[in-house]
Amino acid sequence: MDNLDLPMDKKDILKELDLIHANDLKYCDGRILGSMCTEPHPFAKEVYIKFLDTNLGDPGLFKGTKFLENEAIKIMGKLLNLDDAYGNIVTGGTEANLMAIRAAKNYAKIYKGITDGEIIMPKSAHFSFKKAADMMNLKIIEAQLDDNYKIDVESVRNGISDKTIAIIAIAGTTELGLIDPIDELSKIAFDNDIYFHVDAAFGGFSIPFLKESGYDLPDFDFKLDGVCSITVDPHKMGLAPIPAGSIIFREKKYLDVMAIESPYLTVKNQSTIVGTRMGASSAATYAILKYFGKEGYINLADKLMKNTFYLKDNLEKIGYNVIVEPELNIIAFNHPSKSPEKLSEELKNINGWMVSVSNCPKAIRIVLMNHISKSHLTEFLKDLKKLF
Ligand code: 0PR
Repeated sequence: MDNLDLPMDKKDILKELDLIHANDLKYCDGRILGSMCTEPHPFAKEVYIKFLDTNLGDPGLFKGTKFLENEAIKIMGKLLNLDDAYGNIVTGGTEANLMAIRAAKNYAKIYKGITDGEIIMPKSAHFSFKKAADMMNLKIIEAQLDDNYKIDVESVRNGISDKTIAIIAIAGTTELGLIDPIDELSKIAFDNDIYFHVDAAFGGFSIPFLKESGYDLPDFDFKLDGVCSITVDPHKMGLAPIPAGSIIFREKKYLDVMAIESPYLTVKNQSTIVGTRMGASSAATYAILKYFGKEGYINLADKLMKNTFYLKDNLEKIGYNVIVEPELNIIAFNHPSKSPEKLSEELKNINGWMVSVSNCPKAIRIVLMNHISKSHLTEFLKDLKKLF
């Protein structure tokens, strides 16, 4: 298997690949219960393959695909209340967050002379910000959470110093799907002239649609003056194939402060972290945005919230404790006496359920993505009843 001696026949290779691929779980089996990724829409997959060989690292060669990237960013910008958006389709939330922090760091260095910066972020922030701080030599000031697991505004205020280069808040936390008090933080950041980044990798593709269909959710986007950039991932709730994240900036100056000269390319500088990068993700994201439209995403977000509340109500009927009232399509719950690790193991053994265990608070965490149907949930609840 692991040698290159003989060229193999395509048929034999495919047979081998099928055997190996059979070890992977499939979204359609409904067993993947802790993933923010899901089965991409078939149309988005079709488009992705069409654009496989395009490289946005050298956009002058692929002007059509570069246009699609800009259009996709503008469409998502509008969705987030920004008329003229700048940014990139990147590999995912991690790369988008790295770009936001890099923009904040360079901006603070150029315009404020800060060279040993600090970032203030909640305990609930995704670990990608720790990677950013590590790579860019920044100090993390961890803001506390309040009793409802949202960032404590006072703790952010107390963390501000003359070295603060960015404040980070989350719209759809990784573990509980909660939305931080972004309007209050936006004011604080604006008044103190500090870069403010909102990580809506998960929530960015559902909050605007849920608000539009009448759910009572807070403002979180460019409508708030202090928000400088937003991460939103097409490969999570957007139904685009992996890899597809996006970083959206309020102003072009944030891309400009990251520009590195690229003398021998068709463009003279690059602001992205990677060089050679997939154009297929931009084309697939553009295609699924256009194909689904507002109506498609409203229906999707609403259906997933209904599934979330179906699961919540039935968990409580059996006797499980739901940790917080869900704001988005994530539920965290506990058995009154069994540890989440033990319950997770039992769920795997009884019927192959792959849940995840959250860290803060410790709980079983379910992300109700599009591949989990009502009948999967009914089956899951039956097993949970047996294990109670
Ligand atoms: N920001 C937030 C709020 C996130 O939840 C995540 C990922 C990221 C940024 C980073 O995004 P990328 O993973 O695209 O770089 N949250 C999940 C996590 O890391 C992603 C995930 C997806 C986990 C599928 C498991 C899984 O099977 O926990």
